[in-house]
Parts: sequence; structure tokens; C-alpha cells
Amino acid sequence: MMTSAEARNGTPSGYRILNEIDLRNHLAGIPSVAGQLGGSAERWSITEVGDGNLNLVFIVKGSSGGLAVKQALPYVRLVGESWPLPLSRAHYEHLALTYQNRLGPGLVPAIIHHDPALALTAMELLEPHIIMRRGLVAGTIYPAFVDHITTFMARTLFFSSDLALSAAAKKDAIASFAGNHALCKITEDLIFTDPYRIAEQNRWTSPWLDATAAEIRADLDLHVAISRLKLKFLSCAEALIHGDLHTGSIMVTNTETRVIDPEFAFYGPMGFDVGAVLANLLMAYFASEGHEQERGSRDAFESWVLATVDEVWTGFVDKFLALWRSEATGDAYPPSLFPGEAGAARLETERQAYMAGLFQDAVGFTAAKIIRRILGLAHNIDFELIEDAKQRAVCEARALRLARTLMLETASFTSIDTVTKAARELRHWQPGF
Ligand code: SR1
Ligand code: MG
Repeated sequence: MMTSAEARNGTPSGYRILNEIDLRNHLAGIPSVAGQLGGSAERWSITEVGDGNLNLVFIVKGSSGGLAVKQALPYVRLVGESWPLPLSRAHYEHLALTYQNRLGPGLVPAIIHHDPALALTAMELLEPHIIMRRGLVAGTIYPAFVDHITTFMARTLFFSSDLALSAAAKKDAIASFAGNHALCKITEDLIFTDPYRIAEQNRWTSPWLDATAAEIRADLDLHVAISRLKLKFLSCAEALIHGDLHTGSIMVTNTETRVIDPEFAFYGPMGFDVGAVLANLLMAYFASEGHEQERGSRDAFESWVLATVDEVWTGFVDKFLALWRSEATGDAYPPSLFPGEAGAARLETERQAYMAGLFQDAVGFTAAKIIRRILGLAHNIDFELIEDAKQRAVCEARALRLARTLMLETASFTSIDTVTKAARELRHWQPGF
């Protein structure tokens, strides 16, 4: 078996892209997995269901159980072999998933089997969960989501930060993810650069958004703002972030939430994960009108989405601060520097200031995440499934208008309700086309 260093550095010699027959043979050779599936291997049903941008995903079902099997391809699936991508992302995903299982048990899929040479991971089959983005397009409300996602973010971010780790442990942890730079580069290009310049892979709902796309490519204030965010993404190793925490990376039922696909994980700014969740909820909000069967039929859903934006931030803050107050075992803010009542009070003020800074980061990253999904390469079905292109453009224009304001006037957004208020005000705004 290859070492994790080999897995990080190139295509392992035992790697081959598996078809359904290869996968059947591979899994049949692992007694624990075969036992879990049950029955004879020839009778297992195996279907490739991947609809993401990068990987193969198989659903395998036997007589007594099922599995989801993810295999990394040596290229970007969305684009093809012309865009090579290291298989090492399966190693980092496995590493991140292992960490997230420890910190957020029940909030990520359990790992059943990992094969570094094949860049393959078999996980608990999530049934009847669906990709949250699909549920949001259908107008479904998820009452347990806020509690689950805020627990996931607060715990994974806090316990990988300097607030919880010793300096040495933190530096070792940064090093263990530092090789995931090819995935970071995708983010650096597709989120922080391409939508702001002419890039071959950019696309948008033309002709309606042509003028807005051109304005964004010409707006130097916006270019400064996105470049500051990019610098933060490049340089701020604040915590182990999921790195792609959109609603396509979350599977849900009415009562359960599972975060999947942490292949973009690395030590980066916490606000990037929080902003990803907020941005994708806000896009679901703006896309909602495009999925209405009749006027007003999704009002309750839209109110829930905005309330969820609010509660994701406030719930995250509450849980993160509770951990900071009770589990601050890291080298940051040494207790000996904050003695007595005065010290405790001063430290509490500092905690609030830290969260205010994190909010500013999250607002900026929220904006960046919205703009990339409307003007860049990788779009989302919230908007894409709106068949009437002009109506889609109207929904997207509203989201873009909010995003530009969030990015250019970040400091004026001092609390999450100022963000939801701005979104609500744009819900019926008519762009001039
Ligand atoms: C080429 S990969 C495009 C996007 O898919 C992933 O989900 C990430 O969001 C990435 O930016
Ligand atoms: Mg993904």
C-alpha cells in the first residue's frame, strides 16, 4: 500500500479509473465491506451517480446494506482531461473527514474504507437524504439545519484554531494540509480572479447580464475588495476549513444534516466557510421567485431562508463563543495575561471584537461566493433550473446587486440583520432590462 506522502505527490502506480465491474471486484475483496453489503457480490447493484464537478460517485447496494463510494478522477470532471487535477485531493478529503467525524459525529458521513492508491473512499450511504440545494429549489424548509450546521462550523473551526491548539500542533496541522494547493488554486482562480476579468471559462445569462458583467470587470474598487479577500484566503491559516461549504456539499432530511465533500479542506480563514453557507442561502432566496408556481406560493419558504441566514450567523457566534469560554486550551490569549475580573471582562470584550472581525470576513466572502456562481465557470442549480432565461437573469441580477454592495460597503454591514434587510429590499427590485 502506498504511503500518504506518495498519495499527496502524484498519481499512485496502482491507480485506475474504476468502472462498475472493477468496483464490484475491488469491494468483494475487502471482507469487512463485503460483509456490510451482504449477499453475493454479483447481486450487488452498483450505479454511478456523480453529478458534481470533480469526481465519480457510485451507490452500491447489497442485501443487507449500502455504501457511497467516491473516486477522484485525475482531471476535472466538469471540463474533461484537458484540466488535470491531482488525485491527492482524496487524501486530504479523507484526512478532513476523519477530523470532522471526531469533532462533529453524526454531522458528516462515517468512513467505511479508504484506498489511497485508488483515491477512493467508501462512506456510509445517506438515505433518504438529498442534496440540500435540490430541496431548496423545491422550496423545502429544513427545521434542524441551523442547529446542525452551526454546531459543525463552530466545532470544526474552533478546535482547529489557535484558540484550542498549541502552536506546535497547529503548525503541524497546517503542514498536513499544505499540499492541497491545487484545490486551493481552483478557488483562487474561479472565485477570486476570473469573474473580475475576461476569462474563457466565464459564463453568465446573456444578453441580460452582459452589462453587469462588464461593469464588474471594470470596477477597480471591486477589484481591490476581491483582491483583499483573496489575500486573506491565501495568507490566513486561521482554522481547518471545509473549503467548499455550499448547499451542494450538504445532504439533508427533515431531521438530519450531513456535510460531505471536504476535498477543498486546508487551513484558511474561518469566514470563508461561514460566508459559503450564507451566500448559498441568499442565492436560494433570490432564485426562489424563479421556481414559484404561482405568485406568493413560496413566501413562507423565503421567510424561512432569510430567518435561517440570520440564525446561522447568530447560532454560530453563540456556539463558537461558548467553546472559547470553556475550552480555550490553545496558545492564543494566555489566561495569565487576563487575571481577575478585569481580565475576564477585557477578554470577553476582545472575544466580541474577534467575532465582529469574523463577521466582516464572512460578509466579504459571501459576496465573492455569489458573484462567482453567476459570472464564473461553475454555476448552481438554484438559478440554472429557472427555465425562462430572462427571469433567471432578473433573479441573478438581484443577487449580484446585493453581492456588490456587500463587497464594496462591507463595513456598513454591522450585524446579520443588516444583510437580510438588504436582501429583502432587493427581492422585488427590477433591473433595467
Ligand atoms: C472546477 S471545480 C468548480 C467548483 O466545483 C467545486 O464544487 C468548487 O466549488 C469549485 O470551485
Ligand atoms: Mg464538491
